[in-house]
Formats: sequence, structure tokens, C-alpha cells
Amino acid sequence: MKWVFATGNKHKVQEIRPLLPAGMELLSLRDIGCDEDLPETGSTIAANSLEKAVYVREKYGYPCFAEDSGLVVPAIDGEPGVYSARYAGTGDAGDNIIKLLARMRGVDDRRAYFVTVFTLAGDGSLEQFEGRADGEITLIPAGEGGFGYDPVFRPKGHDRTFAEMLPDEKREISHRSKAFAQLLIRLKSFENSNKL
Ligand code: ITT
Repeated sequence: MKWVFATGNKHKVQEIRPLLPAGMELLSLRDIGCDEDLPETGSTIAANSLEKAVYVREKYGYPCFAEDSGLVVPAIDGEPGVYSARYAGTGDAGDNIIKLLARMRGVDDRRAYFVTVFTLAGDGSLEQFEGRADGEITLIPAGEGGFGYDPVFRPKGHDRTFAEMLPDEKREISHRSKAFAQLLIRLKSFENSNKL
């Protein structure tokens, strides 16, 4: 069975693909002829996740899943939160990091978490799955791997940022993997019921 992962973010696909069991295939938006930016008009991560999945399901007619994710820093009122991708207004990850570090100058409580919400839009059903990774914002960026805010996010219990980790190390503990593990259970149950 082929599922559409409704995202324009190649890093999200790279993180998820190795978690797929043998025989399960992902289609990209390009594979189904979608080259538009998906709408994200909600005021929460869960609402945007739902909006993207429903949009693709209804407009393109494929069962699909989408995810919305973000970094939340409670000490600065939950910023960047739902605005994580466009925090600095340029869409550039480096600019977002510069803005975040400037905003956190003098802030002692550097606790933060990443959150991902997947929405599965199957045939007539809508379900959501959430994953979270706790950690803290570093004083300066470190590492070349990953994407987005990874150079300034050090997960709890670790001494390196996500960007300093190998892809598999991040995959072990990330918000996205935790949410995807729950989604995968549902995808497998769809596959099994299709075989009956
Ligand atoms: P799609 O909507 O097409 O899926 P997007 O990049 O616009 O792609 P989001 O709206 O969900 O995705 O924004 C997520 C942003 O949150 C992302 O651009 C990063 O800035 C940040 N982010 C999410 N997960 C992250 C991770 O694992 N590591 C670093 N930054 C992350």
C-alpha cells in the first residue's frame, strides 16, 4: 500500500523513510502532481497538521498523512511555536536561529521542546499522533547535521545538539520518530485490514 506523505520539507521525509517497514512505500507531493505550498492558517500545530492532511486528501483524492512541528520555548511565551518555520520572516533557518538566540539573551530558563503532530487522513477517518522531545536551547549553535533549529537544541540527557548527532541518533529520540511510531501502528492496521 502506498501512502502520501504530504510535506514539502525534504528533511522530514529523510527522517521518516528509514523507519518504514519493508514493503511500505511513500509517495511525495510531487508524485501525485502537487507542487503548491500547503495551507497552514491555523493557530496551533495540531490545527495546521490537520489542515494540510485534509487539503491533500480532498483536493488530490489520496489517503495521506501530514505533519506540523515546531520548537516551543516556555520562557519566551512558547515562541517560536506554530511560527517556527517563518519565525524571522525570511523562511531561512539561520535567520530563525539568530532571532531565537537574540530573544533569549539574558534568559536563564532555556528549557525547550520540539513537538510534532501527524494527522492521518485515511478513507473517511482522521486521527492525530503527537510526539515530543525535551531539551534546552544552547548559547551558541553547534553542528552541521539535521535542519531547522537542530544546531541550538540539546536534547535532555545528552551533551550534543541534534545537529551534532548522526541521523540515526536523532531518529532514536526525536519528537518526529515518537509521533511516527504511533502513526505506523495505524498504518500497519490499515494494511492488514486491506489484505483480508
Ligand atoms: P511542510 O509544512 O511542507 O511539512 P515546513 O517546513 O513548512 O514543511 P512546518 O510548517 O511543520 O514544516 O514547520 C516546521 C518548522 O519547525 C521547521 O521548518 C523547523 O524550523 C522547525 N522544526 C520542526 N522539526 C524540527 C526538527 O526536527 N529539527 C529542527 N527544527 C525543526
